[in-house]
Amino acid sequence: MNAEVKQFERTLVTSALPYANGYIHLGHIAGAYLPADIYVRYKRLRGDKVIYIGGSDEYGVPITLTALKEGITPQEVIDRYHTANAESFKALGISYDIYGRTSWPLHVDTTQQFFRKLDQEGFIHTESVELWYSPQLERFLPDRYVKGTCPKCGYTDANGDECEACGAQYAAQELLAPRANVPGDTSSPVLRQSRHWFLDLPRFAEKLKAWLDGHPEWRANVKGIAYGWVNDLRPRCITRDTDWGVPIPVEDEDAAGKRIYVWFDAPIGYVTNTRQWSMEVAGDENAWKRWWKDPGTRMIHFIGKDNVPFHAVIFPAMLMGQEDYILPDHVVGNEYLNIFNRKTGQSEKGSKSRGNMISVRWALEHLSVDALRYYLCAIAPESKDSDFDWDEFMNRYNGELCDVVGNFIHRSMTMTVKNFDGSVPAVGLLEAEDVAMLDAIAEQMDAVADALEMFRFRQALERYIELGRKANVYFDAMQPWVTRKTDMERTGTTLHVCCQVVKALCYGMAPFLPEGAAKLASLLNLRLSGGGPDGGPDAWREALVRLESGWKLESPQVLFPKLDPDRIAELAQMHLEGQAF
Ligand code: B3M
Ligand code: ZN
Repeated sequence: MNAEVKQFERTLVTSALPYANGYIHLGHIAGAYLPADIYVRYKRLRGDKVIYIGGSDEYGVPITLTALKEGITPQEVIDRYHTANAESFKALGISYDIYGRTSWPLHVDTTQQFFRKLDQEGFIHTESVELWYSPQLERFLPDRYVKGTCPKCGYTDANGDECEACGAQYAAQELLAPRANVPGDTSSPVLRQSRHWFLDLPRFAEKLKAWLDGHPEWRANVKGIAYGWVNDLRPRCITRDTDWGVPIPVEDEDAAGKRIYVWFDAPIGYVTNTRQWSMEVAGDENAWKRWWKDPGTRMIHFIGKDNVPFHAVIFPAMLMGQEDYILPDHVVGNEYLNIFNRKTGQSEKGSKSRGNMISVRWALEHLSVDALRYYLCAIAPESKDSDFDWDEFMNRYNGELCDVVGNFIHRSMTMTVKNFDGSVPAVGLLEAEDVAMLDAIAEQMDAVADALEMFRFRQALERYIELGRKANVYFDAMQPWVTRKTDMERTGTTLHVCCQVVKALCYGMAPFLPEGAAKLASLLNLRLSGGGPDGGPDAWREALVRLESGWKLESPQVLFPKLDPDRIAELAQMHLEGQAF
């Protein structure tokens, strides 16, 4: 059965814009990036019109604090990490149509347009608030510039506005025992008045509720967080005391020394990057409007759990306050990828201070793109947290991808090329087993597609591997290596069927493992093309069209080399020693 999906003309997919203040790591990938990329690659294969928008988040306290701590300018911070992360994504095959930057001048324009429209409609007001101020630095200490004790749980390393330990959000003056989180500042912060701009979220409450009610299909974790917020909306401060951000587009002397809050401008970055794509890639500066303003567009956000309030409540409210923007149709929120520590036998949160994170750039120095993508999809933290574990990584990749899919492809192609002159053999009389195998191709490919349509990436990958398992069972039952000695016609029919499975395995592999699929397609003399922003033929269905007898095949190659246990033990040791970042 196909998932019931409203018919849309085109799909706009976004992945969260990571702060350009550190290297992208595997925890990021497993949540907001790999699933989005798999989805987009699948959609392109189907010939759907789709674009995939990403980029760096380059404003806000995360950037300026990093600059302060590393003794460089914010511009140097974002240039370094934007470039590095864009390269990491590319190397891992994350196939953005554009990877933009919120520091682009165009972004000032988009953000200010959003602000002005909300202001004109009366959704923005100012309030005087008490904020922590450093007498020594003579400046306000927004967000993470101040640390202290959480008023809710007593955690002593809580941020100025939220607690990482218990998730509480609070007003600055509620923070207990405040201290400046700035190297060299030894003064005690004091409270001072500052006038700021606020977005009137409560005025969107009814509309937001009605919209959420229209999406019962969303994951429970996302709905839970979103309803929690919508049922308790307060005006939200959308400016900060800083000089690093988009200027506030108002004539007001209090706006000097203040900028728009990063969480206001960051999601607007999706719009900016689509505008930039229109000019740079599509060659039509108005193309972005189709993607953001035509109700025929289905917008899907892929994010980590901590970003749910911004994508499922605040940004939608900001969109509702514009004239004619669409709203997201799905917000795919993911849980966290933790790290299994083999020394302690415990699962732990990935964190910079623990030094237990694995950066993409380090991982790709030592491991193949497909091995990483396979494992990260197999353990994607969809509905609950999962663990990165080196042993499991090796065992699943070796035992599933190599032994099941790789092995089937290899033995089928080897026997075919050797015994049938490098081409797909003629088909003779089909036995029940042959018919069942051919039927299983369509069934499994449908099951993969259904799971992908429902954003169940782990399940989709399992259904894919299942096709490989069924194929191995078939191969073992038909024993072509035995029949070869007595009955070439029977052997040819078996291998003819096997070649059809290999073809489907190639198409089915493409969303998950682009490198393996490209290699296999060239061995099969197939072109794995599909759509893009303008759509194209449905190549996924093409997978079920049989290769004709006589179709030329190349000699097989190993698609997925096995991981060596000693090597994995070495990498795990480096990771344990904090060298994997
Ligand atoms: N930069 C938070 C993060 O990197 C934030 C996401 C913005 S998405 C518009 O997790
Ligand atoms: Zn707390």
